[in-house]
Amino acid sequence: MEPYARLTNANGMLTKPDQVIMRRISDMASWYLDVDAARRLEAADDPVVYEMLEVAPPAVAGELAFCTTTMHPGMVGDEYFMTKGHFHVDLSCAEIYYAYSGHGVLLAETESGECRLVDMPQGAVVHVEPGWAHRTYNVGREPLVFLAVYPSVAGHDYGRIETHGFSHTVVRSEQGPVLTKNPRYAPQ
Ligand code: PAN
Ligand code: ZN
Repeated sequence: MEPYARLTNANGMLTKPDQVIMRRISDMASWYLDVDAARRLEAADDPVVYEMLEVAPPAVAGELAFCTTTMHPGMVGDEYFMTKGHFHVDLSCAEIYYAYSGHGVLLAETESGECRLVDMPQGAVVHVEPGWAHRTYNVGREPLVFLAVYPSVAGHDYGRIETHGFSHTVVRSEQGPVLTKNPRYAPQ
């Protein structure tokens, strides 16, 4: 029997997604620290930051959805290309990430602003705990590809991140990727 889907070596994408979402700089220019730098990229060629390919069974208790994310390498000022980030609508839902190729970091944060940075080199398995918002950065020079598995009832709440932001973000330093405060963070 053929597998339901296959991660292809060429780009790490699932072969039979139900849904494909592509996010460009223009979809989240105002989410970066240096909005002017993001707008310049948008005006130049509006690069794709990441693509999500999701296999989503019906949203019923016990069912699992999964998704590959392919993040392109790039910077907006000193900040690495990042995903929007979200809380799960159902805060009781956890998630597992598996880093298939490239090098990422995961920023995780609670509603009260407690913040953690988790390294995600190739082969890493990361547990996103229930109730933690999560966002990924590509901190390498190659595409970052990771698989996410989560309850199909989880849901994605982007609105709270758009309104409040994360308390910190991830920027380049001589020591590598480091956390820095987000001056626009509005505590919940
Ligand atoms: C992941 C994310 C994916 C893209 O599959 O949805 O990496 O990030 P955003 O959804 O924040 O744009 C996941 O965490 N699913 O629950
Ligand atoms: Zn998630």
